[in-house]
Amino acid sequence: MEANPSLLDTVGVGDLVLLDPLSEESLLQNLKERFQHREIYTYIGNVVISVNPYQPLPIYCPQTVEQYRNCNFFALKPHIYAIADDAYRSLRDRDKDQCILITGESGAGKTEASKQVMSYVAAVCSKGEEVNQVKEQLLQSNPVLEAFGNAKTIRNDNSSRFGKYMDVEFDFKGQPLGGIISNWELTLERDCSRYGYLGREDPRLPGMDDAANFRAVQVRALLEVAAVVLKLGNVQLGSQFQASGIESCSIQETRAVREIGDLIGLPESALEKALCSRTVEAKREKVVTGLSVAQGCYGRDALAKNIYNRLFNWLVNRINASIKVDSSERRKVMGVLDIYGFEIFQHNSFEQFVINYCNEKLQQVFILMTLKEEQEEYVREGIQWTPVDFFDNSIICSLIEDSQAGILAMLDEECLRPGVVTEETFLAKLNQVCASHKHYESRATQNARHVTDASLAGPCFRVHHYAGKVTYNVTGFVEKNNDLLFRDLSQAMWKARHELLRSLFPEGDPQKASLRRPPTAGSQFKASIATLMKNLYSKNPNYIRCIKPNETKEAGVFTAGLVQIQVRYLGLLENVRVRRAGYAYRQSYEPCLERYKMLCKQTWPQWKGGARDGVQALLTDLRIPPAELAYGRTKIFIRTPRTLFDLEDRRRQRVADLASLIQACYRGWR
Ligand code: AD9
Ligand code: MG
Repeated sequence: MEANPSLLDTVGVGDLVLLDPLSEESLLQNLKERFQHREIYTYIGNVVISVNPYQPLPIYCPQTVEQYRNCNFFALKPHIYAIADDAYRSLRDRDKDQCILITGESGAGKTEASKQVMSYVAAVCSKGEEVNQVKEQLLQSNPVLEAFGNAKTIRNDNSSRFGKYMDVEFDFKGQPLGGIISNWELTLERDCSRYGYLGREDPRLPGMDDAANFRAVQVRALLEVAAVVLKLGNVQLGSQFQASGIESCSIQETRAVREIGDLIGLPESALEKALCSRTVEAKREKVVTGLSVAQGCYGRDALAKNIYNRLFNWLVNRINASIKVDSSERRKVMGVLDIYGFEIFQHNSFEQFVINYCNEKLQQVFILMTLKEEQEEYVREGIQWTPVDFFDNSIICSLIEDSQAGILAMLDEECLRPGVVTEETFLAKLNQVCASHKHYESRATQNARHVTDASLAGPCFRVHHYAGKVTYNVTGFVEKNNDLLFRDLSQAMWKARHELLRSLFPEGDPQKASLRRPPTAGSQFKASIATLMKNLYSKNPNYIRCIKPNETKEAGVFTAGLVQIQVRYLGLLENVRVRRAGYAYRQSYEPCLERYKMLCKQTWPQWKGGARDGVQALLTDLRIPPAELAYGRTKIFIRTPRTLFDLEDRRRQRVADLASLIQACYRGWR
């Protein structure tokens, strides 16, 4: 990628690679200044940073699409369309599969960004009946999934409750053929306490027509199953004493259970039994035991979550079936990944742990791919590569995912171990295995090092992530990782007459019931991340980094402290450093000669030879230190931004001189 000096003419610098001096402070200042001038996009090379404007901006009209269409990445102001266009053109012309990764915290604008990318691609690829149909379906699928997968949360009125990956397939002329959407929802609700089944807030929002979105689905069965989820939320469990004197749980109010039974065609008694008791098989003998109230509630909630997740997956598959075209011919693929960013809350649990693990992995791909791309460009241009030192976070990744001594592996081991498993035994195990790891910390390791830190009190461990230290409370880790659905419940669901619901619980069929334990939530997540990484490494990645400017969803408000945290979590400073590790700036010879030829007698007004020789003559004449320069095959490379600014200053001066000269001549004539 090459920078264009026009990026210097904007508010601040349009490309942070040109920031001088480079520091977190100057980076923030630059983003702020641009934001205040409604310049929400800024590059780091070919990475786009987008700061949520929280107001409609007139920059997404068809005229803007036309401007960015087929225009050089850096010839215009930074814009999300430029990255969409670059990705689309590389896909069409260079036959390279693309992936667009969109990261940022909740409410930062990821989903909006993915929609903008999709609609740009839809607008620029050529028209035709069939093509239009696929485009329509892809764009249409979004509101359907949103109506189902999104929730109104404190942080975002339209928050995606699932990480989403969407592949759009193109034929060789660059026309979309179909697409595949993968669902990344964790098998967990991200914050049960806050959202419950449905929050207390009014879930309807002015201006959002959920009904119209749903009409596209038109599946009564789907709504019935969704209703079961809500009704499960109203099932109240209390305790009663059995004849044997043991306390166990029972249904307090039968209405909800009866309604569910009617909806799905299952006798009330069967459902009640599945909710309140558990069948354990021991030595070919079946023993039915009553559940405690806590176990009953856990089972009920697990059932609701399971139904909802499976239903959502079913919906995704249905949409995929409608947009996927079966054919064995080789296709090009453009993937769009919309995924939550790094999270550090006051209280961090298993959910934050897996999300941050995912981000740790994404950061790893990011750094490696950026360095690789730089290296490849140097090789193409015949320039010597000098190794860059950068922070390699693979040590943190393996602390989490190593199959022997990783935190996830140890959690699994604990969960599968016979005997009493508690959070304490899990933490003790971690302390034993990770004690000497540089990125692991806990009360125990602190004691060994004779340091104390009040913030590490309680059942916690701390991971030093690339983005900062995060303290995780292990309470709930074991249970969430197990995320087991009691077999009685899945068997009850399978016995229902409701076809759709039944189909969601194939494992409930006693014929097929296997004794093997289903994989844990952690290992499922690890497996999907591995698939995602493989997918990313096989594609050309394009990055959109979204930033939320304030907590109040207000236009024009830039809270520096909040942005600073996100800048750290996104690793932007490291990104700039890696980008300009060798040479900060590069440009093709022709435009470079065109821009600066007025600075040298040999090249002004016209240079007769090749552009490369012209640039060499020019820069030699200007006495630019040779160490600052490298002459590639098609591009000139400049080491530090200072040198470029120096050239720009001279040019500005020269333009001013020429202007006054012309004025003087003009006056002379009169
Ligand atoms: V979450 O992790 O799904 O909770 P997102 O997806 O990052 O989150 P979203 O795209 O939904 O955030 O953006 C939040 C809101 O910000 C939107 O509903 C818009 O009102 C607003 N927004 C975001 N980007 C833009 C934009 N480019 N122009 C105008 C925007 N408004
Ligand atoms: Mg979203």
